[in-house]
Amino acid sequence: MLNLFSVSSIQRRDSTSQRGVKRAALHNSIKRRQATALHSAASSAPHSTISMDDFTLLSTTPYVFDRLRGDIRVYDSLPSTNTLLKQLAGSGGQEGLCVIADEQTAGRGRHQRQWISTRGEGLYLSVLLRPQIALDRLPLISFLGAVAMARAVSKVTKPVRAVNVDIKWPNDLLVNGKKACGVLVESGLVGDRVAYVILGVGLNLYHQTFPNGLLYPATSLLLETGERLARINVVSEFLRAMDKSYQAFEQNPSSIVEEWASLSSFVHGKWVRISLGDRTIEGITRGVRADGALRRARRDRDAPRR
Ligand code: BT5
Repeated sequence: MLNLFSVSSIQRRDSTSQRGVKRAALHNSIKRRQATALHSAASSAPHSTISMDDFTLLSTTPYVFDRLRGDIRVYDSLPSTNTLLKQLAGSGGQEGLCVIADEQTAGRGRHQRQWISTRGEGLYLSVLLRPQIALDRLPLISFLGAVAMARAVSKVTKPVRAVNVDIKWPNDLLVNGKKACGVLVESGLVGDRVAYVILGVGLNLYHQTFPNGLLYPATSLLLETGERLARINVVSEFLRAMDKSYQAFEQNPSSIVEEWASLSSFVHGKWVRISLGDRTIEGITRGVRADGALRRARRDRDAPRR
């Protein structure tokens, strides 16, 4: 396998003009720093924090793994990385193309909810996939995102502080019981064929506070570890984990469900209340089906009353 982050081009974009910025100056400064950073990103040794502007470095880094490869396009500010990547997918973007923004002005969660995407504090990333799968397998892609991010967060936090990483069904990543990451999957169909899938992840890295009234208590990796973990390392580990799980997924889509279940404490014996648009279901979890649906015992049968 080729390790990622061989530097070959500069892809930093201005969100309004779409022009590369100060390429020569950037290139020189990157050249000075790249040796250290690439070592840090590609090393299998424990990741440490790096103080340099790793966001700038990200913009210089096409990546190559066994299955997934592509450009990483980095923007200072976008309405939403998913929205831009959807446009790029529609105009022939290659599988693996990755869009990252330092801030999102209209970051989205599921069901048109807002995703808090403050400048410089999180990882807001979308990756383009073109899986050859049946339509009914599409929901499993969000499992892919949650699994890859769970693996990445475990890897980067491990050398710094022991934290509990868990996945709440279907795709919230919890760190020490609070939400640190969400996954938003959107797709484009041609007839009944999946033409593209946009897998968007938002991870709270350096947030110190969150507004009241969120659906679930929120946290960041800084709050849980006390460290400003480098974004470039998280991206590197996320894409590495994606590559591995995506290969397994292509051979056997339900393999991702098993992987997901091995990382989630919500699969067995957890009280859940799930909103399905116009109705809410609740009960105690009793495993997960191959299509990703939760098995549960209904409240009126054997779940405790609240
Ligand atoms: C999600 O939705 O959790 C999916 C979030 C996906 C965000 C990424 S960022 C890159 C890509 N581009 C986008 O525009 N989106 C994706 P959902 O399960 O619906 O959760 C949304 C709810 O989480 C909100 O209604 C809030 O209550 C809460 N929330 C919002 N921002 C949060 C944050 N930064 N951390 C924790 N909770 C948050």
